[in-house]
Amino acid sequence: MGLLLSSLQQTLMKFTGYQARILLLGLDAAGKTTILYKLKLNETVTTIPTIGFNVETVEPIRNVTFTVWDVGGQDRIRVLWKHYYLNTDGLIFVVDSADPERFLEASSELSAILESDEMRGVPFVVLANKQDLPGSRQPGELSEELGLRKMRGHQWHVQGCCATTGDGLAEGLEKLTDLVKQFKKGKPF
Ligand SMILES: Nc1nc2c(ncn2[C@@H]2O[C@H](COP(=O)(O)OP(=O)(O)O)[C@@H](O)[C@H]2O)c(=O)[nH]1
Ligand SMILES: [Mg+2]
Repeated sequence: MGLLLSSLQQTLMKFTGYQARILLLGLDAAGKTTILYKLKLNETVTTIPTIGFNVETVEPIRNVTFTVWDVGGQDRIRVLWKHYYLNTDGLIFVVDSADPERFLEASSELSAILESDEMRGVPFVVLANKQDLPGSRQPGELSEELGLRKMRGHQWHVQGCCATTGDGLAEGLEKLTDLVKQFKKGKPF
């Protein structure tokens, strides 16, 4: 409880009156489930088991949903992801900043997601997670390693964080909120 929860809560409240579908994606072990449990407040996390991949969702405030699954792995399940891409307003992509051996994989997964038609123009925040671990890359370095500047057609931001303590999560979410609001303003109905 205390400060962390309330700052996250306050940030989430900025979505009040909005409808937003946020995807929270990343390679396995990046820290997504840990983040989801920090976000959930009093809501329960629903796990929808599907063939080949598990999807977790929370709706911490009315009409604002966070949907999570692990990206990477088998090609045969990727076609199923597109169903979840539809009507997405924002993407949070979580990276383990202390695992440079998987930066290339993380980068190619992120660019594949962004290149999908259903994700056209959707803004994203990269969470440079596990900043507490020795050797972790700082947000600026990570954005270079992932080649974020080459991923055109999307507004983006990189935020350092530590999902286990919650440090940086409110800031990342705050930035996403701003980008999502801008994106929705420019969107035809
Ligand atoms: N040191 C450290 N460990 C973390 C952090 N975030 C997540 N972890 C750990 O990383 C592992 C994978 O986290 P999880 O949330 O299950 O990743 P997911 O596969 O992306 O859902 C778990 O053991 C977490 O406790 C972090 O910021 N720092
Ligand atoms: Mg998980």
